[in-house]
Amino acid sequence: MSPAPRPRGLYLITPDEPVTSRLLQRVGPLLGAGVAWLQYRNKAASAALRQEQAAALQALCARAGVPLLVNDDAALASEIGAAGAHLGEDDGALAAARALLGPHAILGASCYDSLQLAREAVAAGASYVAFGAFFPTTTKVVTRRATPDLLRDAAALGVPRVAIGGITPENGRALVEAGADLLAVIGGVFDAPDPLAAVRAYQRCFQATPAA
Ligand code: TZP
Ligand code: MG
Repeated sequence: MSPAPRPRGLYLITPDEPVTSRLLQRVGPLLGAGVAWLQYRNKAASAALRQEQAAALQALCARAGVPLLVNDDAALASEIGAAGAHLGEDDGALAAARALLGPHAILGASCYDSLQLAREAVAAGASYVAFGAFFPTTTKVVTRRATPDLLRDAAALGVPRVAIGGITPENGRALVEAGADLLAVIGGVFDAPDPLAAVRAYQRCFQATPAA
């Protein structure tokens, strides 16, 4: 069996949307427009709403052929048959999540500003590492800032590198040039006046820089 292709492109993350039908309306039209992966994230939802929304998004993503990852919660990812989970330092052990999800699941780890955390995450079973925040963001209170050099240094880990935090179509290209395989974005798409156009604009970060 040939290995899965290395992911590349926009890693879209959902906003805190309390109404499930509206969440689907906001996300659905974007999936076919250039979303490599979707992450379900809702920091304001109850457990029951998270279950409902994750399951609804899993059905949407399955139809669109887009892998869905669940933020914070490997058990929920497993329960709804998602492609994987994304865990931060407070979300339980990566090794336990790997054991629960199985060897083929996508398992991501927030590594903030730390190459050492990224090394440990890969050793514990993470299949990609995420760094950030790269730029100021209003979506989350962040205390740790990542730099493009971290993306360059993390190449040695041999797993996809995700960049997050305040990424726009304008500042994203430099991160791709520093080695980001995926740009993880919330506000730059969902707060944009035209989210579909924003998705397409992020895709251009991954196209070769035109000759001057
Ligand atoms: N982790 C670090 S920054 C951030 C998260 C979840 C927020 C990303 O959102 P935005 O709106 O793309 O800056
Ligand atoms: Mg988390």
